[in-house]
Amino acid sequence: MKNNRLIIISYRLPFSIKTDQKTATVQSSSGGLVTAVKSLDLSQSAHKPIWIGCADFTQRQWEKHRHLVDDDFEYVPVFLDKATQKGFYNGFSNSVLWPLFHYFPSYVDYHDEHLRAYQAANQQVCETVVEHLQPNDEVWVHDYHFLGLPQLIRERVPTASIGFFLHIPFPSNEMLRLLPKRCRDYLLTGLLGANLIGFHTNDYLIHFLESVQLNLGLPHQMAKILYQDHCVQGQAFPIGINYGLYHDAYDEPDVVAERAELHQAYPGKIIFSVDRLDYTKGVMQRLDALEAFLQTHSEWIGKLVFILVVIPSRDEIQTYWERKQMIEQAVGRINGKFATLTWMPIVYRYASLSFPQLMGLYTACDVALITPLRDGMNLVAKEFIASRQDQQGVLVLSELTGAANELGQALMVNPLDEYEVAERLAEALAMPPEEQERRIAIMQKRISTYSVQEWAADFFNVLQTASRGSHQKSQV
Ligand code: GDG
Repeated sequence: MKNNRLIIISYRLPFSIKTDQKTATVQSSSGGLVTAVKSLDLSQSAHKPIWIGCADFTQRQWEKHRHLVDDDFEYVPVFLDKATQKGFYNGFSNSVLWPLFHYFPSYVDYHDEHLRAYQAANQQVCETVVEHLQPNDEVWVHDYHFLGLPQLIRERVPTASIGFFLHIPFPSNEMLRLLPKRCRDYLLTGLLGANLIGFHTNDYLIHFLESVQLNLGLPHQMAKILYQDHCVQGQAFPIGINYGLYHDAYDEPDVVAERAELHQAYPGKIIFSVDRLDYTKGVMQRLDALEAFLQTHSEWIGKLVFILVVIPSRDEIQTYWERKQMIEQAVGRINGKFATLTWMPIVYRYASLSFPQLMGLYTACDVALITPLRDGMNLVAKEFIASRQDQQGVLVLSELTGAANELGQALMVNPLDEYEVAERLAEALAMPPEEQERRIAIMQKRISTYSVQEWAADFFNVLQTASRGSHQKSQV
């Protein structure tokens, strides 16, 4: 990784440019992938890495204001036309792949023209990659927006070293087979253009290998598949976080100030959650569980607060803004049902948080209630654990997250079972400090030894070996 140049491809660049008549501002974007790539330690790298992604600003804005953007990477925005962008992103990526890969088949809204837009966008991004690609570069394609891209690059540059990482679950073939055959074949063969395909967990890897076998008739040996004339390797790489960043923030003055303000405003127990607005995150079910908890544990009425932060996301898609309305109605209803004249159970905020605000909440809360219905990994759970220098606080975690594999000392729940969540919540609120410390210490030890830097280094080491041996068929 140190000597070879890195080319990263993701849907989003880590910033967007906003202009009004007088000023231009660069806003950084949040989200799991951006957090991860931004945390990579590239200080030793001999060449500046390139980051290719789709622009959510115009070419004119870019030419005028690119000097405002950091120079950690050479950023290369791809400008898609409006129709392609809509069909590719809102259409196929977020109304087919996202719901299907998270086991929400009834939310899938499949249209052939959206698949065509997805293929066109993958093709256009491929052209940009090929324009920049030099011998010895390592290409790292990220996530479900670009499942077709590895094979498109492979066709143009057969010797390229291409890694792919999927940030969301890879589902059972029972989900994939709901797609038209031409569509799933495109997706699977698209991926097989890579030398290395990474997943968060072994379960996702197994699902992928099974799908390749069942749909394309290609067997694997030890997760290696022979495709055309190269060998493709699959492997699980559970993504980590920048542990030091979250652990060391505890004593930063603005984090201390945020924490003090929260403790002053809410002297009782604090339960906290933060998620992007997304049906996969299980916010509605979490609210049902809180209601069940307040009903069955009325001794807590007036003595705690649930701070529910929802980060705006994809709200131009119907299922997303409908979800926002449902959440707001449920918050209003539960507050109306349990509030006293001087107290309300839920504090709701629909907005992004600054880093100190997020850290203030992580470090002030007594319980982090993280209950997605499906989640590839879930970085919030790991960040919460890392942030607790005081080794206090309890993680209540959905067993349907990738993170559940590594965070076994959390109180594990099935997010659909509101009574179980309510009981675990009661257990969390009553947990003695020594037990909280014991559990957090074990989880901190685990996640500090496999941070995002180790994750990336691991991926690149395997990619380099896989690419070198890729054309030796005897490997399979
Ligand atoms: C995808 C997969 C997988 C969020 N809001 C704010 C903010 N964030 C940061 C969090 C965390 C990240 O965004 C969210 O990561 P998650 O992993 O929880 O979720 P997704 O965005 O769905 O990420 C997921 C991940 O990719 C990585 O592979 O774990 O399963 O779905 O880092 O801290 N940060 C700040 N303000 C916010 O308002 N500062």
